[in-house]
Amino acid sequence: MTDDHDPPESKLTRSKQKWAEEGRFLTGRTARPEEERLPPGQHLTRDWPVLDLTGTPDIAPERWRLVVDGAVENPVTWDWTAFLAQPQQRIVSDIHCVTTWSRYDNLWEGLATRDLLAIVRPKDEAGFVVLYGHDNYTTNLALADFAAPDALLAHRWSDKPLTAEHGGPLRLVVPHLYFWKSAKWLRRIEFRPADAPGYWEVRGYHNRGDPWREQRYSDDP
Ligand SMILES: Nc1nc2c(c(=O)[nH]1)N[C@H]1C(S)=C(S)[C@@H](COP(=O)(O)O)O[C@H]1N2
Ligand SMILES: [Mo]
Repeated sequence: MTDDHDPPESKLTRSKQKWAEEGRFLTGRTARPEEERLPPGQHLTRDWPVLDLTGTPDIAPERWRLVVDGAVENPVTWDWTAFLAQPQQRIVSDIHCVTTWSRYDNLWEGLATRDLLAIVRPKDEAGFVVLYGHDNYTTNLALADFAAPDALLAHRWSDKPLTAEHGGPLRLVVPHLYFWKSAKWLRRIEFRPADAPGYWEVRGYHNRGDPWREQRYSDDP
């Protein structure tokens, strides 16, 4: 609360503060205090486990496409060359998997979801996003979570092409939610007026998956 004697906080000051906080994400520093960096019930690992349903799908580079469609003003279909021609960012973030491992300081490179949103321009009614993998995995996000300043479509990790087992050529990375929301082998991003729970979300996982609130399973708060 603002004390009566304090000068009123201007709208500009508040915006600048918000930009500053977001800037910390973009330079790869966590905006959380260090003691809150590891969410409850998680332990740190230095290696990077591989987790998926059916193993790595075979994706011929010349046939690879990314379709971005649904409730957007400007739907796009990109082949690999067209995707690489989009603006690229490098973002450092932590991974938190619902199976309790976390991995700090992953350097990702790719198209920030905010830059994608500026290109496809979601319609007013588009409140939700569904991600589709080449293995037919799906997962759902609220548009606000998809639009997080440190979320990106990543094709490089640690200055190398993202390996196929970890979702290469292209995966989503949404660092502030459990890692099952970060779809590997992306082939389609659909914007929707209504939510549509994905593979794990209809099998007992939480619809949002915030690690700091331990939203692991559907009956968690
Ligand atoms: N396409 C696809 N994406 C997926 C999955 C999957 O089975 N298929 N598994 C999810 C789960 S449960 C996790 S924990 C992470 C694991 O990513 P990693 O193998 O790179 O650690 O990918 C997520 N994205
Ligand atoms: Mo997972």
